[in-house]
Amino acid sequence: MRKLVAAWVFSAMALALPPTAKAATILDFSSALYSAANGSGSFSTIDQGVGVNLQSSPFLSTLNHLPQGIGVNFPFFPDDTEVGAFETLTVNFSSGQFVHSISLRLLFGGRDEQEQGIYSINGGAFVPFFANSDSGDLTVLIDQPEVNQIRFQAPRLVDDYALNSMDLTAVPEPASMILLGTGLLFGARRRYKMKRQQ
Ligand SMILES: [Ca+2]
Ligand SMILES: [Ca+2]
Repeated sequence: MRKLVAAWVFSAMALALPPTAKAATILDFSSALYSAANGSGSFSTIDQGVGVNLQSSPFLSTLNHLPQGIGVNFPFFPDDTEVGAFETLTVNFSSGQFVHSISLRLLFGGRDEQEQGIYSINGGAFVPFFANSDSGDLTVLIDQPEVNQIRFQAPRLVDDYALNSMDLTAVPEPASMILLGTGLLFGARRRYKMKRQQ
């Protein structure tokens, strides 16, 4: 009977673990955590257990921390502080993430023009997105697992925007997965030994 209870507790624990690991995570690039990226070409941090690296290109361009999120500044092509023409903002993850959606700001869909952007996941083909309101806010649905990299560009001179946030299911670092696994095994072995000694 005690064996049965132990087995039940163990399987209940195993069942309870995945939802905890799969809680929705919002990476907010407008938050103070990312303000240190300002003025650098590359910036790395750990955000809620997710290893995030931001990069600007071309060479000599820098990341810009705006109230609305992250943009790119290229001093030799004075447009503005957002992701504009000839510029690329790259987001790298240290382990593949399940990305649900991406939120952009300052992408206006006014009367005269409709701003656009393009993104590429894991080096794949660029996909366009279009402003749909005067607010400048746009959320793009992604729903893709194993995302290691997303690149953002602006296809035309009139297009520019800031990367505001990403909604994802955080995939823990491989190292912590291994630790978690050995921890469970170690615990099970100890329980087995204790039982034998009783
Ligand atoms: Ca710019
Ligand atoms: Ca704009």
